[in-house]
Amino acid sequence: MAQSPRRPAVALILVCWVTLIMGLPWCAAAAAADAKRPNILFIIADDQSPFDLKAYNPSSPLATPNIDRLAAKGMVFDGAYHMGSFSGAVCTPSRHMVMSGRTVWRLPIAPGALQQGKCPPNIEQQTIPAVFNRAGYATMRTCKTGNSYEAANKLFTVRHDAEKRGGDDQSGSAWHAERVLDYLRQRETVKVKQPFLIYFGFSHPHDTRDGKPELLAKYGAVNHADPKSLPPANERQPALPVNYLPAHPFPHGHPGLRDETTVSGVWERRDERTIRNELGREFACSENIDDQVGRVLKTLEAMGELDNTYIIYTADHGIAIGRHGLQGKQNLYQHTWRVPFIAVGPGIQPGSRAEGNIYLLDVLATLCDLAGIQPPETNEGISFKPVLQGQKNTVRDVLYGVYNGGTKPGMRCVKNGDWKLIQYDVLNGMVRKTQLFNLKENPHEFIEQHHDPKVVAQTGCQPTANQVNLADDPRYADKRREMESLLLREMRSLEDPWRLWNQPDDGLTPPPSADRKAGKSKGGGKLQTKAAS
Ligand SMILES: [Ca+2]
Repeated sequence: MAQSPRRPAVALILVCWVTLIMGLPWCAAAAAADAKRPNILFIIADDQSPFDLKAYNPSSPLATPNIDRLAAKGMVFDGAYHMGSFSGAVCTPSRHMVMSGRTVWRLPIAPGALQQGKCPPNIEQQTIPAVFNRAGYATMRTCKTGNSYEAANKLFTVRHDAEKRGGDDQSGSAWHAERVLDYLRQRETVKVKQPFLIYFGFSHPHDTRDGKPELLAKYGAVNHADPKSLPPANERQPALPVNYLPAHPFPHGHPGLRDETTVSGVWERRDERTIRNELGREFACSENIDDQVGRVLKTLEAMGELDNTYIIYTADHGIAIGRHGLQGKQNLYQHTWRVPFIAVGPGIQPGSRAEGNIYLLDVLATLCDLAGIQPPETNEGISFKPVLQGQKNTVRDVLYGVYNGGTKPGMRCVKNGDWKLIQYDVLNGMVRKTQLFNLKENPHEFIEQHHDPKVVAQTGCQPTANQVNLADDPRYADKRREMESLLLREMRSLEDPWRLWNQPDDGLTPPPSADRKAGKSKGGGKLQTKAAS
């Protein structure tokens, strides 16, 4: 009797010692408890609009059979957003939010945040890899390297990052899949019992969109690299997006922005041939991503791990590629502010759909909730597990977005129910614009220019009379006021350090911008030339 409590302890020490020698970071006690803990496979694409995918746009010609299967087996979120960016490199804050569960102005890299105590120091110790390592998960990551969150990324126990945007398996998306497959095979060989958290990221379809030759051919596209000529027209190319415009009607406030001026294959062009070719390239890269996702899912199934794995498919933000006459990710229209978000796993109703109203910064809280882990105190996200379990349709009503990587104060938006307000206060007051949309009636955010017969002839889409910007329509003056006051409320509550022309200044002294602090550029021109987010 006296020996019985000792024996398991001795055994445990022995097993821990053996596992330590074998290089495995956890021990038998945790392994026993891990029997029911779910695995997590978090898949994130780089620059992908939800409207590229059939799950969001059934008429899209992009073939993604594996992502479609995920959608059929799980839940599709119609209201998944990233909170925005204070830098032309939109990827960077987005990826910080995913990892840390912090709101945009309280990120460690937000202008003035650390100095003003809006973000505690060493927050990387409260990010996904750190939290899941401490909880006894085996954490693994593969993704791109640049414009991310290095301090958190390096905490994954196993990490294989590289920028893979080439048109073959060694230099493209297959490389990332191979790293995951290697890892899974190794787990099987050494019979690891710990649950895994795999962060499976891609470097594509972010430009340069050099697709695999057979997929480029399928979408009628070429890797066009000559700025002096147009790419060939090809009827297999995707049609122009319904909200395509040959130009955005006013400067959006970021002169010289890389994504709007220098992306190879597009440059400043918005003509039909250029945009359709570039969409073909985007789709070639996205179909390849789908293939790679399929390979990993097949392996998980063969290993018998699929039923106990939560799978999330998303992107760090959307992208325009011709929509509204824009090319990049530095705007707040739905095609860019929203992200694709599909979740599959135990307890999630197959073929379900929810509004969700989630931010990417809710991922940390949700993964913790699904795994039975206490989220860190620094987390600001809301777990949407109740949405995944069908108990709720949404976790918040009001959503806020920012882009001010160019001139300040920049753009802001707010959404509540069907209504969305976007305001632009850029170029030293030269551009002060307001857009008000009812997204139920005008989901593609058509503006006056979409009604131009020449544009209609190109897109084949004739918006209805009320599908316009409603900001100056006297019938919606009250709604506009209501949304403007909601925006101010959100800006105050999220500690946005700027105010727009029509808001009280609240006694704020705006921080020096991150761009200026870096000594790269004052108006946001030069930095963004480098800021391939
Ligand atoms: Ca990105």
